[in-house]
Amino acid sequence: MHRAHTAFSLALSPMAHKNFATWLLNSNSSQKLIRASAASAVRTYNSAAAEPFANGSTASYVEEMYNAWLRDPSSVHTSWDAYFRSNSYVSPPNLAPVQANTLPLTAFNFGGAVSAAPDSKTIDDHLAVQAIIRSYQIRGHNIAHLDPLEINTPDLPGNSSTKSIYANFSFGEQDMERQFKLPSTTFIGGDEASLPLKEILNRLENVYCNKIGVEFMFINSLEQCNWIRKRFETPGVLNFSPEEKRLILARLTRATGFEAFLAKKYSSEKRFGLEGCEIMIPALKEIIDVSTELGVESVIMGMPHRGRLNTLANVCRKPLNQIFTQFAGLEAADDGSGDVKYHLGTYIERLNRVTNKNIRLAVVANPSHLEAVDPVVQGKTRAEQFYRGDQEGKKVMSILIHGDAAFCGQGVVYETMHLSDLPDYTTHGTIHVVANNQIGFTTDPRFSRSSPYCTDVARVVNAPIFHVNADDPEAVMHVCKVAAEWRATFHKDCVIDLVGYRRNGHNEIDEPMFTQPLMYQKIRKHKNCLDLYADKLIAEGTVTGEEVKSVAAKYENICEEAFALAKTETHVKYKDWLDSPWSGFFEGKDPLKVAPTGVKEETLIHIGNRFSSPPPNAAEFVIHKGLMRVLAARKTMVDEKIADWALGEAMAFGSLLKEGIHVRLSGQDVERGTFSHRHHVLHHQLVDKATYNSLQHMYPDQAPYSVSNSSLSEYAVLGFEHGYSMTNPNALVLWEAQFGDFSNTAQSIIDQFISSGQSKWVRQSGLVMLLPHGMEGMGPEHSSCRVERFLQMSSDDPDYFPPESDEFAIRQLHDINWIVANCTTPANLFHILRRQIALPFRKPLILCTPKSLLRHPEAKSPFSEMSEGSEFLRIIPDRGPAGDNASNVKKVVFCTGRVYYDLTKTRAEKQLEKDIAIVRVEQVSPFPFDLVKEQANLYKNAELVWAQEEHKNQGCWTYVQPRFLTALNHSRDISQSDEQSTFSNSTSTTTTDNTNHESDTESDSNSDKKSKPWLSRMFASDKGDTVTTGSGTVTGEFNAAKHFDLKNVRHDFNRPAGIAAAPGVRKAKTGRKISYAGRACGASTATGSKAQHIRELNALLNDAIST
Ligand SMILES: Cc1ncc(C[n+]2csc(CCOP(=O)(O)OP(=O)(O)O)c2C)c(N)n1
Ligand SMILES: [Mg+2]
Repeated sequence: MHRAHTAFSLALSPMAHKNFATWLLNSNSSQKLIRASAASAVRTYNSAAAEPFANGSTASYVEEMYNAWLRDPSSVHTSWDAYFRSNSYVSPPNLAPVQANTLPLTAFNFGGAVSAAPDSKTIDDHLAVQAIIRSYQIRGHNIAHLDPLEINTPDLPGNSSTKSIYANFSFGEQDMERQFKLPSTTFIGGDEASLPLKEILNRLENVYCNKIGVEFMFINSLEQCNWIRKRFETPGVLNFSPEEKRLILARLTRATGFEAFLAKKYSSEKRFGLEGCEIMIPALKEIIDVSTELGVESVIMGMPHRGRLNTLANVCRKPLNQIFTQFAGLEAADDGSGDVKYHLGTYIERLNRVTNKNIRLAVVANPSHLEAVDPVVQGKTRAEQFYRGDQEGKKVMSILIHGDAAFCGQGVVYETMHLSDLPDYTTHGTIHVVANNQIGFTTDPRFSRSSPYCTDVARVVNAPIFHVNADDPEAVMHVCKVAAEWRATFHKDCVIDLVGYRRNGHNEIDEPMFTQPLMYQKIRKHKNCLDLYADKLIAEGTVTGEEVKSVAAKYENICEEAFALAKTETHVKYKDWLDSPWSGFFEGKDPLKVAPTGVKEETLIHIGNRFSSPPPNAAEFVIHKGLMRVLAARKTMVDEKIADWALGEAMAFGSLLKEGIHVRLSGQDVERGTFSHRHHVLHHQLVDKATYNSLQHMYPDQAPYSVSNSSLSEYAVLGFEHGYSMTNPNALVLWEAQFGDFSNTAQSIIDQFISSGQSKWVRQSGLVMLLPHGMEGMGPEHSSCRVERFLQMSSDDPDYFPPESDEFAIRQLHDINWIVANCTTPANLFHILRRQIALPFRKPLILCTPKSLLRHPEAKSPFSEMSEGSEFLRIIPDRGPAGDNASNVKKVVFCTGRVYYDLTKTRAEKQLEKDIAIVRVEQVSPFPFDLVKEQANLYKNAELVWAQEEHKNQGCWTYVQPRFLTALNHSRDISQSDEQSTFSNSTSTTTTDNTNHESDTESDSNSDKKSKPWLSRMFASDKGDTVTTGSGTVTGEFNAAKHFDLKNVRHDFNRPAGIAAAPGVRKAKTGRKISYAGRACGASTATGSKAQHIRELNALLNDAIST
């Protein structure tokens, strides 16, 4: 129940005759009520209800005065002092709710002579003044002058004028000079305890209705509300020294000058300029200055397109020539497909000149997908805090910059906000800055949101919101200072809403008059912020006109010099734009050597014993009986030296922790595990919040293990873990979906970051996605993790059989964008998880995980398969009679995942163990061409079948089919105009296609073709060109960034010159084929009815297991 409501109900109860406040403090029952509601009340308690005066109740107001008088008689007005001394005071009869701020003065007796007790008018007038103060605090922002264009006002009722704030109080002119005692909820008096009404109104007007609109009275903490009131109400807070003003002017000059310079030099290039909101640059700098002063050493920023280049240039101080080089459309000196200039990240360490402290600034690279970077930034920030032992976020902080339309429109903002206060996800306060230009592309706010402000989403986490007119630099700086102090004090989020405008179209080539004619007529006439501020400072004598000009000229010179330097560059380097460098990680490593993943048997036994034991103080720690059985079963397995799924996973985690590798597992209900198999956190059955996590206590000097149930979000949490994984390569970071298909709500993290991050931004990540997958008759959902979608984004070429060598597997891993696997044994799970760290580079791992196999009696592995000398098996060959006598085998069924166990069962039932071999493809991507070929050769006379339980248009079939053909037929006609698969959606600079493998053999002088080798290849035969065929060997090299340079990798393009074939037609010249056994194509991931599911499964098993 809402706290205010509780109070009201109590008032009507038999207790109501009691003094409510005293009752609340003294009564046993109320103490119980407070305690009982403590947990929930933390989040529902409302400051408005917390303040005695909040509901306008005379009773509680008088009571507050009385209590204050009891403490210190001089703290109240003399009239109150006299009144209480007269013993006339009796407790109020009840707390009947009165509508806030609407008490008519006429409801009380006017004009009674002042005697020992104040007359009711005095009380009423004081109440009214309090109500007015409160009204300003709550609603002042509604009528503040926030919009530089004066077009938009928040869509709130009664916001037309100041009068609306105190319309219901009938003070006249004659009251204006009357002195009123100021309540404890305001700081407008400074040192003065009372002020004339006129002055009270003036001050409130200035504080709350001028260029700053503070929205904070919804916050649940009285302390926090008071803190904010003090920061804005205290007289003189907006006074800036001449030095401070000059600094603001200089920063604004740079911000404005930068955009002007780009506009001059690259007039036809998109840059998503900041014009109309240039103040964002000094604003960010102020936040960073104040935060640095308060102890922050590292700031991680996430931001969209708008003003990004300006931020890199003037906040991060990225060398201007590097920025300008991005406009030149140069070829990249390193690998990758690149990205447009307003998406790239950066990382800078530099001295903050204002605070004289070293600071690290990172802007995280982000895709077009607005706000997708938010959780990534939070994850990266959290990780940095973790590795620095910065448990309160005093050293590392994040700043998120948003567009107004995106901030309210994108759901991930809300999801990210909800991580802000969770123990394992908090970054201890983020400062959100909204570059609110009052438009989103061509859409006005009234069509893009249903809330009055674009910032309302922040209210859900009780973040104060500071709206400010972007044309008032000093107001903006004050707000930024308060925001930085707020974060440092309370370690909670807050929002700065910079209300400006957008001087140009959405980008510089867009025509805004098509859609916002009146707004743009106004903008055309509107002076820019720099000019307005310069005029102001000149007028007040802080600077001269000459100074203003010379600061601007100086910056233009700096830009010109950098521009000249940029012209001398011949290449861009993507690694200059890396946001998370891993210093030292690649150095001295053989990029083609993977460390062994097997561990000593004694390690397995040690981990197994710990994992199956109750806490050391087991006698006091009451464990659920069911869990005692789980532990006992684990112990039996350890004694027998076998592992089930949970044990295999724990062995992987435990052994990595032993080696100093931090492990973090996050996702919905991961602590227990959705399928109740994991149980990493044991809960004391009698003591609240007493838990035991054995993986945290494996070895005294182990690395930290963290397992955390997340909020019910995929998008934000997956993004968060991705960000976490970017920070340190020596950590195993895993995100588990509740069921695999739920990962599709995080699709843009998967598409835009995980699958393509390395290609676009040279950023590696070893993140593991655990996706429960398997058709078990549970209906269309909860069945498939849609592995086909991940496979479709895998970048290995279906037609390219890489050269066979000892390094085949590692080279494949090196060259691919991510790994997709579906393991069928705990041992293989163990190895593939450990391999994530054993690799000399990092690749994301998409791992289909089982459900029923978690308890399947056959899905167990002996310790010998995890101990030294064992390794991950990309393919598990048939180990039975068929495998032993391969030449007699009639059919080889290739499969992946849990269907293997159904297939073997059916084979046994049909007594076909000698006739049919079943081979498990455990690592689906990169495709094990070499091992498939080997298996096919082993069973020379057998028919080859791919069996899968997913529908034909789903599962792995569409991915494996062409690759099987490549593995089976070494020479084939390639009639498609393929190029090397690329794992970002498209190359994004105008010249990056040149980095592809055939660019160096390009002979056509046509520039379009030159930039697109695939185009040349397609038309080669028409023009009689010959395309150089590849040697089939990899002659690439490792570049400075330790990335294998694909430029020199030759493909096996064996197309005879002059033969043109229709694109998309593939013809196997010779060799064997593979056929399909499984469900037909389907629209949903699985059939809804269990009976139908079983029928279909039986059909496919019969189809696959038949000779
Ligand atoms: C998820 C997503 N949807 C759509 C777009 C296309 N888009 C790019 S900018 C933009 C308008 C953004 O408006 P706002 O957030 O106010 O930022 P502004 O451009 O005004 O700075 C849109 C719709 C996108 N980039 N991302
Ligand atoms: Mg906008």
